[in-house]
Amino acid sequence: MDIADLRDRILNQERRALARAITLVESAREDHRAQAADLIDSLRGSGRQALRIGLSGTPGVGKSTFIESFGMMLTAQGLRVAVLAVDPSSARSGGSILGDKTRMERLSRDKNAFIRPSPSQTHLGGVARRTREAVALCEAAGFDVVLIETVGVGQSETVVAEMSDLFLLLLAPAGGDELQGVKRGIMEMADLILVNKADGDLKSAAMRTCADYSGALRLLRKRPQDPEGFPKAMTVSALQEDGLSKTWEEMRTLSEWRKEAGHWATRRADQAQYWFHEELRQALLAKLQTKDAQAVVADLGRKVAAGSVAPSAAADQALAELGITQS
Ligand SMILES: Nc1nc2c(ncn2[C@@H]2O[C@H](COP(=O)(O)OP(=O)(O)OP(=O)(O)O)[C@@H](O)[C@H]2O)c(=O)[nH]1
Ligand SMILES: [Mg+2]
Repeated sequence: MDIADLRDRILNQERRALARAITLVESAREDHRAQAADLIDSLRGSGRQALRIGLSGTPGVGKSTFIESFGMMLTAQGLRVAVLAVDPSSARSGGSILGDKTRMERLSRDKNAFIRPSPSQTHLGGVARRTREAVALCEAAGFDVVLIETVGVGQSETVVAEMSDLFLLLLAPAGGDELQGVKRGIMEMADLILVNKADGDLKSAAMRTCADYSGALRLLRKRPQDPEGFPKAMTVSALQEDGLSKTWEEMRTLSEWRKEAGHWATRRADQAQYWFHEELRQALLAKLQTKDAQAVVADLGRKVAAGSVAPSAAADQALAELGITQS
């Protein structure tokens, strides 16, 4: 594959080139990995920057409906919108691929939109890297907004939040007055909480839920990257396309404030470091999984069990034998 040519065509905003490049970054083949790394590196200086929006929510809350309505609103304003997904369990029943293709029918036909479903990779580390690189590719290809969707099941929110400039949490109206068991850590990541389905019979429940979450957000400790009034909870109806332009307005207010206050650049720099540490951790873990490494570990493990070597000394010795440290 001609990487220089692919790069030029991505910079030229050719969607087929973008699709091919994403296929390349998804590949686990070693020669593909090397080419993907070259490509990503050669695009780093493009100087293009998208607004990266992470979006999380439990199954059925309306993520696909929201992305379609919200995306259509943005493309109608002349913005180019890319949609990516982090799906931690590709074995999830029904799968997001078919579901999203049918649910985002209008957006997938829009020439200013690019939708790429999650690849069928099982471990989150692989999906995270692929999505991060796909975000970089979409950015280089001149997209103004990159939406990164994930279904809310724990770890994947962190992955998405760590590659987004803004993080949205989509919630459904709650029956009664209970908060929906949203984990504190996830609440703390959110810049905007959107209570969806605020229409018809659900409207008053949605407004109550929104008030509950506004209260809960006020109790969280203040984050330096927020101006007055953020994070914020609001109601929307993805189905009736209600509250979407207000949502966009809030997102722009927040991102512009962060840019001016210097938080935007700091956050991206912190994220780059976060991913460096993650990659390093993954690489070391992979090194431990090799057959030779397993043999070394098993052997030292037996010695530790027999009491002939102390655990810490055994760990030092293992690192040395694996060539990670000098013996
Ligand atoms: N009343 C109402 N229904 C909605 C709204 N948004 C989505 N729905 C409905 O909720 C159901 C689930 O919507 P999806 O957009 O597929 O939800 P999702 O979060 O993408 O679901 P998964 O992909 O399974 O995680 C569908 O029947 C939608 O029509 C809304 O604003 N109001
Ligand atoms: Mg969906």
